[in-house]
Amino acid sequence: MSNRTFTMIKPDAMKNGHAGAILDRFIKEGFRVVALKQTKLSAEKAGEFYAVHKERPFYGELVSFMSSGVIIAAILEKENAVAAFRKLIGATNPAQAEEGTIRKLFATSLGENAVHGSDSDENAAIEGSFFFSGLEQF
Ligand code: FUP
Repeated sequence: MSNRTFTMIKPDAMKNGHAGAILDRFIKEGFRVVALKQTKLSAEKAGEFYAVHKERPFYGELVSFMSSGVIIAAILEKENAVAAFRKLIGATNPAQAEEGTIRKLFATSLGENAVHGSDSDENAAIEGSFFFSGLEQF
């Protein structure tokens, strides 16, 4: 089992001023920062990142939202990182997220849900290398 996951603080959380509180939560929950950057996805890059959802009805909106503003991308490390991180962020739809989870606290809606978290070790590695070279991971 890998001990790394990949996350993005999405444009809604960035615009609403929650980036500091969310990063603080990552650290307080015991995740170590392996790599971190502020960046902005072009529509093309957002489409590539979410290519797995290409046929879904929400794909267009998702790509447009994810390229609408700056994001923070990060690789985080903790034992059993993927599962631990998904527990911390809560359900995709904030209305269904447990109390105290990041999406419950900071997400706007199902489409604008504050943070991304990888869903498998394999995707964590693919997504991390989408944003970071080996030289940017410590
Ligand atoms: P998650 O793994 O929780 O990020 O959720 P998914 O990979 O299923 O979905 C990726 C993103 O697509 C979500 F963060 C928000 C968006 N989405 C919608 O807008 N509508 C949906 O019905 C499902 C997902």
